[in-house]
Amino acid sequence: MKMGFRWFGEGNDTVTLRQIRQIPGVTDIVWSLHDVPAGEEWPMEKIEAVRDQAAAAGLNIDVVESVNVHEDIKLGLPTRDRYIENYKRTIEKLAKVGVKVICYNFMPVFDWLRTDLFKAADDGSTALFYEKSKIADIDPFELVRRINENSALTMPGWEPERLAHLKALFEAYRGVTEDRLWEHLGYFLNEIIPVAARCGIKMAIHPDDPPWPVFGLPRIITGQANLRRFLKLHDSPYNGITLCSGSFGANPDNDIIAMIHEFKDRIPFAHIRNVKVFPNGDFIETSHRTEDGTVDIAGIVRAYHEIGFDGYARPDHGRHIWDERCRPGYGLYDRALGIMYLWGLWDACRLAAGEDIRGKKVGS
Ligand code: CS2
Ligand code: MN
Repeated sequence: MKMGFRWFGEGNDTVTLRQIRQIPGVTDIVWSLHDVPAGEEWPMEKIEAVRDQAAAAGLNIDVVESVNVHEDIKLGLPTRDRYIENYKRTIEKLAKVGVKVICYNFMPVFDWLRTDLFKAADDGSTALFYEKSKIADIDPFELVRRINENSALTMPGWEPERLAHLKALFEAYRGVTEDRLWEHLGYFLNEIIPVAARCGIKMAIHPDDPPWPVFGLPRIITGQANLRRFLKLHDSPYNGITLCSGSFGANPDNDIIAMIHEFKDRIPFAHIRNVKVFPNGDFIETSHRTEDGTVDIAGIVRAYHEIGFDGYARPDHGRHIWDERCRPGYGLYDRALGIMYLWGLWDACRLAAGEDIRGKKVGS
């Protein structure tokens, strides 16, 4: 298991590369060009700038999250081909600097969705919170206004240019059923996976967060059966999954350990985080520790160890603790604690399997 840490780029993150480098066992940043609008080809100079910044800090850039998919591709509009061509050129450019995995998602309009970015917990920390009944009632435009008011930094999936045309987008999605969305995803995969394969890059779709339809928009990467359908849509080792335990974990019916075992050859990238799900369907993000939430993080790490996982992992959203002022969900402290928990579990699994935690089999 290789460990990465999401970094939003110079001037766009409160966490520095130097701080990331000091977290034990972190070899990689998980990065993107957040100022390039979805659908545009990434400029080589900007890619190389991140490569150079990371190299100067002693970090690799093997995992990109995300190269965002233009809405016209998800909508299946004739204009999609132009954006798909740009996507292919971006894949080729990323291969040139040694990128191995590209994470992306196929959620219409919105990326991850919460009703509260700083929900207070009893211990004084705050965390991302989802109140199910609020989403059922709220006007999406009001939600967007509140989100943007709450954050000085650009949030992934909530970029102003993406949201400016919200009304028109909602109109455009009328009539796009789940089946149509599957078709559009299949079309996209058939175009890009051969390019990714030629470049030695594994594409890794991120599940929908939360894993159910919102505001009447279809969502399809929601559980085990749909992942099976997804992998068959284009059967190639380069068509894979970002297995996000927190996104899937918001629906307690999802058995993430079973997913790890079933899809073991198709998981180049693991997002590992916990959520606490309440009986009414609300959920709050917690520390990574198993006991603090609903998701069995210890069991998940054990499952990864059992399948001999040698892909990339990262802690996902963390709480805001120790008075840190940071991008919602992406502070330094709680995610760093999460990493140490994950490594602790990983080493315990290795010991239990009779492996020397420095990598050799005991006695060999
Ligand atoms: C996050 C997402 O919701 C999550 O679990 O990891 O913000 C994720 O980065 C994107 O949806 C991936 O494209
Ligand atoms: Mn995730």
